[in-house]
Amino acid sequence: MEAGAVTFPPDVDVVVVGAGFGGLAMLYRLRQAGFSMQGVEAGESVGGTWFWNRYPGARVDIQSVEYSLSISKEVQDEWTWSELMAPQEELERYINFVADRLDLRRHIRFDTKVTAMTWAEASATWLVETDRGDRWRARFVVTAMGCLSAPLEPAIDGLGSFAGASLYTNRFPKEGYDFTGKRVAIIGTGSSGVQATPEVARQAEHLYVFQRSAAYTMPAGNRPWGPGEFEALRRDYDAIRAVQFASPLGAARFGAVAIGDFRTPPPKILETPVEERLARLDREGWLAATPFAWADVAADIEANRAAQELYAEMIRREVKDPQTAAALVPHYPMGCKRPIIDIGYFETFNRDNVTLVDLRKGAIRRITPKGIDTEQGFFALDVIVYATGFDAMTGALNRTDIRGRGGQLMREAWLAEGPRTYLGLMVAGFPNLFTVTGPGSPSVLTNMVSSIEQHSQWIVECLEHLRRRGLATIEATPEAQHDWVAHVAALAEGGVRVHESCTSWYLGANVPGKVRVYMPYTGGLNVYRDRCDEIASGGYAGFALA
Ligand code: N01
Repeated sequence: MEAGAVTFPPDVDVVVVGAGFGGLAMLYRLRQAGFSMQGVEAGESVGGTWFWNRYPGARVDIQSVEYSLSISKEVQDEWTWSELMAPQEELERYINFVADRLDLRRHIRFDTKVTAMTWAEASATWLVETDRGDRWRARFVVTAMGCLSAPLEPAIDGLGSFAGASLYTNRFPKEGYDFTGKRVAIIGTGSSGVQATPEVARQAEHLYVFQRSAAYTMPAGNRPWGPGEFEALRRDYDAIRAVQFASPLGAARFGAVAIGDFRTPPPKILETPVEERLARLDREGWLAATPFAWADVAADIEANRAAQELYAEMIRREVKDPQTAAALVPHYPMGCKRPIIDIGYFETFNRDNVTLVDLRKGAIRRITPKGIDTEQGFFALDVIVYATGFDAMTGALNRTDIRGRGGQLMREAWLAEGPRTYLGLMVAGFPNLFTVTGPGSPSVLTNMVSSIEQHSQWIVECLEHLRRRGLATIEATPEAQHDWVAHVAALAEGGVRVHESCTSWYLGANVPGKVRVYMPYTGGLNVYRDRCDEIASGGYAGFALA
């Protein structure tokens, strides 16, 4: 059917794509505000990230009291977290609890993937089509498809030829997998590979960790609550949320590290004598070898190299075999990629049944039916676990046929210069389509739940504004979008995050052919929230309303 020919009244006010934290927060707020809605979710249940990434060791890196929804007092009061940072199973249970407690499941069509969304000019509606043949007409679409939800299959010859089990961390089997007695390879040492390594090592007959780039990781400091500790925190929830939402990270802590402790600028590493740097390492451990501990490490590449030295020293203290310890030291700037926290990663390399395969000494040639052939020899295997990451931030949107005004595809609009949005919330030429935690917003640099709550609130208030005024459409203007993209780029300019040696997924550098653009907004969630609120209260400056 010709999309432009649709002239009927819409089926629903809003289609919400995705039923992770973002989709659920949206549905709840939309229903409270009296909008009709249809949710769609590719998985068989709610959870998003925590539905798909069920590999052994999967765990959040923000403390659960903050990595949880504040939008419903009932949910907040009734749920009990068992540890500082919840494992995947508990997060999945929590999200299911949220869906049930808020009665959201009935709004969602599960096991259904949105394949196309097409703007119909004549009726000012979106036609949303799915792989199950649904065709909804909606006045608005909200994508809550996740920033790390489009899995990447590595470009390795013979990938499909392996006769053993091939597993992906980001699509791990629901029933789990028993590695007992197996020769296992994990390819990839980002957050997923680092978290899975100690768990798989405990079961496998032998584990080979295939490392292309070493990881900056430090101990998570996770633990179960002490007696009465969680209850005391829960009683103090108002204060916790106030601090959380006022912070740049959308959380008062990253892992066990309290960000507030670093408000007064720490010393500069380049102005600190080497003996004092090492003395700090003795006193403070891993933390002294991170950008948190030094004022100049994130900004100055020389300072960064000095911190890398401290990091290498920490690894030498943990890992007994000197060759393995040396191979575990990263060769790229600290802080350019997402920091990782782990439970027993480096100690794992002291086990007799674990071998680090440093691909810098010889790359993978191909995968064969019996294992992995590399320039440094052949590894016979029963299982290969791919922890090879995602087409981040734009992957889920670009894998869907989203056609805006004039039939323009969003992925084509973003082809030459990378993603272009206004506030990470809307895209010029794509009216009435909101992107929860879209590129150009703080999203992945923050506690995702805080960013999701901020976006869902802003979007619903925007829809209420349109309804009050009897307006049918809202769209980012090309000028406002241009200025925002320039602002986001200027904020990220300089510093190690965009250094030429940095190959992070924030820059799209892990996807062959992807334009190198620093995608998230680096100015902090608190500053960003104020800007969004200011724009809304100023009559939605930079948006065309009609
Ligand atoms: O993915 P990644 P991830 N041959 O892209 C390697 C979040 N997360 O799933 O760096 C060999 O970080 C690749 O090597 P290189 C978090 O935001 C959070 O681990 O490209 N190796 C890299 O080592 C995180 O940042 C949590 O040289 C290949 C790895 O695979 C994000 O998700 C837990 C290869 C991919 O690492 C993504 O993490 C998990 C090849 N052909 C995830 N291709 C927590 O909350 C790729 N690699 C704690």
